Amino acid sequence: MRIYKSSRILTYNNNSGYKENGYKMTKRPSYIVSTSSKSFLPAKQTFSKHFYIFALQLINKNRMEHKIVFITGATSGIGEGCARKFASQGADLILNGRNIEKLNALKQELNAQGTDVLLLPFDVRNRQDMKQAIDSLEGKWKDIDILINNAGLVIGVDKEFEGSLDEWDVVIDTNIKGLLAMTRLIVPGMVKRGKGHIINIGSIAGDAAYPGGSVYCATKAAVKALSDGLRIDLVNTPLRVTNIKPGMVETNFTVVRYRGDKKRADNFYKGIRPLNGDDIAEVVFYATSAPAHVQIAEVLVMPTNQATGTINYRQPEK
Ligand code: NDP
Ligand code: 8X3
Repeated sequence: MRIYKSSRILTYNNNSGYKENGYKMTKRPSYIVSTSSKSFLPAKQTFSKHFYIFALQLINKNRMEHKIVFITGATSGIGEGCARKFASQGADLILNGRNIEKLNALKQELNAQGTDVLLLPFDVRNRQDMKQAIDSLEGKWKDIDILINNAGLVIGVDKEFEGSLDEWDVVIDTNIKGLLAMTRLIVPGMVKRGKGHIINIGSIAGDAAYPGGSVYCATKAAVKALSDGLRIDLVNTPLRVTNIKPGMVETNFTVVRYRGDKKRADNFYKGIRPLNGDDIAEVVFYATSAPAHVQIAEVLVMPTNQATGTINYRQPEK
C-alpha cells in the first residue's frame, strides 16, 4: 500500500515496516499516531482529509492481507465483483464456479496484480466433487477465513402449478443444498481455529414471494433461515454470519432467469439504474471488515428507485 503525502511517498509492508521515498524508516512516521488501536489518528490539525482516507484504506487492507477468502460462483456478477474487491485488499482467494475458462481468465488477471489465487472448479450440487475439492486443500489454503456462499440462480418465471420440477430441482439443489453442504464442510475448521466469517448471499426475494418467483423466493427464504440458524448455533464462538439480501442487480442472473433471452433480460432493467456486482461486493467487504465484536447479521440493499421486491420506479421512455 502506498500513501502520497506532499512529495513524500510512504509505503508500509508487514515485513519491512515503513519506508519513505524507498528508504526504511527507523521509527513510525510522526504523522501516524497509532496503528495498534486499529485506527489512525491525525498527529497535526493540518492532517489532510485525503491522507486520512488513504490511511483507513491501509488499515482495512492490512486487516484483509493474506486472509483466505473462498467464493462460490466467482465466474460472474456478484461473485466476480467480490473476487476483485477482496483481491484489491490483499486477500488470497479460492475461487469456485463451473466455467473453467472464465475461472482461468480471472485467475490470470488477479495473479498479474499480485493476488494468490487457487481455483476449485466444481458444481455445488455435486456433494462428492465438493468434498474431494475441499479435502484436497493444502497448507495455508485449508485455513479459510471468509466463506462467501454466492453461487445461485433461478430458471424461469413460471407459476408454482405450471413450472418444471426438473428446473426447480436445479434451483433448490444449488441455492439451498449447495450452500448448506459448503457450510457443513468449511465451518467446522473455522470453529476449531476460533475465527471465521460466513457470508450468505440471500435476496430481497426471500422477504416476500412475488408472481412467478415462488420457488426462487422459497430458496432465498431458506437462506435467511439457514443464516439465522447458523448464527444461533455459533453464538458461543467468535465466528460471524451475515445474510446479504440484494434487490435488482444487473448480472447474468436475469439472462439465466429468462433462459438465455438477453433482450428480455435487458428490458427488465429499462428505466431504472440497477446495482451491479461491484456494489454488492462493497457491502460484503464492509461486513467482513467490521471490527471483530461487530456482527452485521443482515443487509437489505437495493437500487434507490426500488422499494420492495415488486415496487420500483422507472423513468418513462422519452
Ligand atoms: P450470475 O448469474 O452473474 O452469477 C451466478 C454465479 O453462480 C456464476 O458464477 C455461476 O458460475 C455460479 N453458479 C451457478 N450455479 C452453480 C453451481 N451449480 N455450482 C457452482 N457455481 C454455480 O448471478 P449473480 O451474480 O447475480 O448471482 C449471485 C448470487 O446473488 C445468487 O445466489 C443470486 O441468487 C443472488 N442474487 C442476485 C440478484 C440479482 O438481481 N442479480 C439479487 C439478489 C440475489 P458458473 O456458471 O461458472 O457455474
Ligand atoms: C434476485 C432479486 O427480486 O430479481 O434475487 O428476484 S429479484
